[in-house]
Amino acid sequence: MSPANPPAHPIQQILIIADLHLANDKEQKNHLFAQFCQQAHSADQVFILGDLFNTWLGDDLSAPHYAHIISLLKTLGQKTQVFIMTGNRDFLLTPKFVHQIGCQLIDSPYLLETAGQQYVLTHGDELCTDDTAYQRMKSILQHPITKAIFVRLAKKWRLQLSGQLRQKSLKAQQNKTRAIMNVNPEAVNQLMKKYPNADLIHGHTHRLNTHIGQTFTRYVLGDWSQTQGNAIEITQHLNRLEIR
Ligand SMILES: [Mn+2]
Repeated sequence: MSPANPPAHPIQQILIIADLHLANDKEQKNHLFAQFCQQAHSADQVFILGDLFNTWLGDDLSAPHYAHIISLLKTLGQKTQVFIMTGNRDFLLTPKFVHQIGCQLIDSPYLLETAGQQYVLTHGDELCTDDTAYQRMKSILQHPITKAIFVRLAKKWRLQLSGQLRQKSLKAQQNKTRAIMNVNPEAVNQLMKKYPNADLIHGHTHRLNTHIGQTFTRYVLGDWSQTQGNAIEITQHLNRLEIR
């Protein structure tokens, strides 16, 4: 016997994470991610909203470095649709490589429609418009020409350059206020005007919170520590999950 009022579409389980900043020396966190993947096998879709990897210096250089994580993604991708968005740390991931491991690279913003609700998904750094120095740097580093030149450099040069850039960025952050490194409300409103019926889900700022506004809700994912992660689960409703 079928139920009296079967749902028009089967309920999907969607999991969303961001800002894991995985690295080889963060073993506990890698283990936490492995645990998450186990859990995620039963989900229909998984969205990773940027900075899964702490650094990505080209597929040829970084894929062997992250072999364990890549194998976890491959296994997960066999059961679940895995969508990956790049962040400011792993923007050199290519669609070709992500496709090869059975996942799919998606552009930002991405409009997700599920259970009668729309969500705009984005990493979130493009909303931090008060940080003009960062935005200027991003437009240079993530320019297609810069990227094409960088990935053709010898591996040792790429490692050296990225180390120097990281030092510079850490130094610059010391002189910035917390407010400057947060999203700009006007930039958020501009984005959401294009999606009048949607809520927003983003990461990047590492400030896990839910901001209920008049016309939309802004869900901020947190980053992952060595011992604790977080995710958003959407089924019929949106829930927060703790990964530990
Ligand atoms: Mn980021």
